[in-house]
Amino acid sequence: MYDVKELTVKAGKKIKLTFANTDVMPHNLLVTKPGKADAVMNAAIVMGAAGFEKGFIPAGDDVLHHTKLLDMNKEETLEFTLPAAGDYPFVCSFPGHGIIMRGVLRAK
Ligand SMILES: [Cu+2]
Repeated sequence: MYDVKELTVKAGKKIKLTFANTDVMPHNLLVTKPGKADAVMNAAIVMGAAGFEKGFIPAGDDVLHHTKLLDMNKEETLEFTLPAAGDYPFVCSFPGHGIIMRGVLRAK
């Protein structure tokens, strides 16, 4: 699970988001379009074993921003802007994780 599950941010302002993996399993962080977390999760599962090469980042425009699949003790900082107000989910797309490994960026 992510230790932070909800963040309030400003639409149209630059956001710096650091995801640090302190777990022994690989994890990633994908920011999706509002309402698209489950679709992205399912698309990642369909990738199967080939997903490892692509870090379980499915093709398509539902994924707005993402880290790589990060091994233990690795971290990555994303810098991006959410253009409009809304609830933007973030999930780990490693198969099975996103059911509980998810949160939301609330852009106001
Ligand atoms: Cu994960």
